[in-house]
Amino acid sequence: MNNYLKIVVGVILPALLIGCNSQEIKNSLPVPSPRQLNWQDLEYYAFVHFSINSFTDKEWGYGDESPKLFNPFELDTDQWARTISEAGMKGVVITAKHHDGFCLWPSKYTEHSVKNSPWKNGEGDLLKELSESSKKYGLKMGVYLSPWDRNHPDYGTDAYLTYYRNQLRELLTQYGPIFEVWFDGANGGDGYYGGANETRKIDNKTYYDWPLTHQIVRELQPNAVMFSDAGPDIRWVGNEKGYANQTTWSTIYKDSIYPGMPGFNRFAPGQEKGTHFIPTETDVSIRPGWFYHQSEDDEVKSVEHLWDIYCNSVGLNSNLLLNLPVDRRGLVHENDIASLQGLKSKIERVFETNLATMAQLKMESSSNVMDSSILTDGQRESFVKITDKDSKIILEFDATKSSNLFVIQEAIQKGQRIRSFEIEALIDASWQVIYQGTTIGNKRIVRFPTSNIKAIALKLTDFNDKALISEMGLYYDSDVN
Ligand code: FUL
Repeated sequence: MNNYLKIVVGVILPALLIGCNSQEIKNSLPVPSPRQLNWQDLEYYAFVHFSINSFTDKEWGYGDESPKLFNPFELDTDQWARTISEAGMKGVVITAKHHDGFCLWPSKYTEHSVKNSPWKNGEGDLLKELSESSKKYGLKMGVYLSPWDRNHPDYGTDAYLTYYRNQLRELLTQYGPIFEVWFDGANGGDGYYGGANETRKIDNKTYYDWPLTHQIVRELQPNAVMFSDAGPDIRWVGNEKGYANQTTWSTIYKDSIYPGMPGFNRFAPGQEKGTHFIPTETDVSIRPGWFYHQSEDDEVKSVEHLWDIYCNSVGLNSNLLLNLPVDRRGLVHENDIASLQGLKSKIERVFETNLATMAQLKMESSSNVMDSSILTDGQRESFVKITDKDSKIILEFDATKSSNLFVIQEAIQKGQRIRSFEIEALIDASWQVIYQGTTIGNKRIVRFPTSNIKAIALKLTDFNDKALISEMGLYYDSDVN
């Protein structure tokens, strides 16, 4: 948008201004860092839970499992990466070490790893294989390194923290770029602990001295985002079902929360006036368990269920981290692949045609119109700025459009601002409120009954300072009657 057009639009449509790298938006709000914005763009990527538990049929190993149990006879990380990329996912986060302490890479700091397993006669390095496959298929790779370690004799002491950080350094220096580091909140309890077989409780708030660990990640992988219940870059959505809160603020009072704190899920909606921008990530497994269990082969989530999850995570200001429990062969199971491909086709089908590109854009208060490209160009930096509450951005069509799904995006690089909105549609010559919602954030997907729409309006009923809308989309999901 050039300056001339900016001024013209400002004059003819007083409440609707067009922004483009606009300096005029004063910002006292918390805003995302470039690494958070890059992460937010990924939207949908895979978790892989694969370890000793895949062979013992457990979800949480005790820590005394023999490495000899780890024997994936057909392991093929190319198959994982191909599956993930063909599913339309942008990356993969692997459980390098789960709570049982077994390491999928030959860490030089422990014997409890693939180097003492029969897999490749102890010569294998799963992290290396996955990093090569990820590169080959254009995926980003992230690592899960469980802070809780039920195998390690020193767990609970300072010596363990040195061990943990040494392992983190290995993961961050030996396998190329890492896009995400996942710090789990489940911490402390009973375990093997080198043969002690006892319960070890730690103080979640103080034991791990997280700021020191975070520095290591910043130093070795400055572009990586760090996940934990409390950030520092992205936070837990508060449940493992795949559903973000209807109200989801990306802001939170960071200093009032810490990983593993009891009752954490009360922070799921975030806090509007929070001091830090720490968006949510929605983690959920494609099966009931995180690890593979043959008994769950017929319990893979259906395409409809996954689509509902997608709309309630990516479409509720979150990113979707969908877990694939790799099986004992060392492959993503056929049933999981079928659901993943079904979801991919569904997403492609629904979002193939953005009807909003065929609309003219106007404000309720004015008869002047312009084309809608500013809201359909996929660019964060071109956005519409609303200054007056209850203003409506209207998309008007020449002829009615059959539709049932609406997408809205805020220009979140300037902070999350919208508290509430309504969607109104012109159906059979009368305006009807078809949806009322609260937050929008990076992306809000709204589904509504199929209607023949002559025009659709986004009414910004409440926001902090100004509302900045960067994208709007109207779609038709032909699977809905
Ligand atoms: C939880 C863990 O305890 C589960 O085993 C799983 O790894 C999940 C993603 O996080 O806190």
